[in-house]
Amino acid sequence: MSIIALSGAEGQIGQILAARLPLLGYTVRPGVFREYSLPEGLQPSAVGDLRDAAVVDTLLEGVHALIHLAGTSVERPLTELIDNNLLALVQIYEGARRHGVRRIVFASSNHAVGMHGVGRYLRPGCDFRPDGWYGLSKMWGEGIGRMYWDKHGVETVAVRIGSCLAQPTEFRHLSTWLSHDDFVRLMDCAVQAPDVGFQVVWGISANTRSYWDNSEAARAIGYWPQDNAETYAADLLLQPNPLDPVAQRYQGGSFVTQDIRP
Ligand code: 15L
Repeated sequence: MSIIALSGAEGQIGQILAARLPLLGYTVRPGVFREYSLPEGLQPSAVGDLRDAAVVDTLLEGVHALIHLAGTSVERPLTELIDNNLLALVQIYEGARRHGVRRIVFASSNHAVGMHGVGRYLRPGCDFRPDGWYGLSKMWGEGIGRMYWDKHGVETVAVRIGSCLAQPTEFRHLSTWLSHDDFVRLMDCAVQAPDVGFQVVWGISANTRSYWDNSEAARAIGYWPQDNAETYAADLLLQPNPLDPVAQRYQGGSFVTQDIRP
């Protein structure tokens, strides 16, 4: 698995992979929504809206796997999420079937389970408890991954990403942080692990205060995180928690208290 399509290559976390996967020996075929200047040497392979099957065909032609980061990544009105996170994902999975793409690494999110309380320590098989339309769209995305493995033999690793940041900046991140280095390690493992079928894994570093139990899922794909948000705890604990008291009670943090009408 060395030729990888990367959708959403222009996004905040897409740019990290666009720059670093080639250093691991991958040939990266970036997909972007509109023309964008990518890290040196990388030209977009596909430009446009992934609801368009022709754009998907250009992106997936000749690749072994797709890392799918494109889509809406925050809480937004339902109609936007249906377009970007549901309808586009159908085109992606149909494109994977057409082109014989073996695996999709799907950027899911902790917000699919964000209404669980912060006192819970969750395994990947926990109940979905989406904290908004965005979380609901990720729950649906995991569902389509499950279905395309069971029904059509397209593999999926659904990575429930926590807070992928250069460093944690607030109290919640002591539990949810995914360092950039661990993010690259995790995506590499998600692409290379043999015979995953359909798997869910938490996208987090080795945080002492993690909300999520990655002991089995991460090991199953060979992911050993190296960073721990606790390194930053002394500084962060001196700062006021920016979340309001309700948001502090739930794993999804500020998403829980957003109330966008459909
Ligand atoms: C996400 O899913 C978002 O895409 C990102 O912007 C962060 O809000 C992150 O979750 C988080 O929970 O910190």
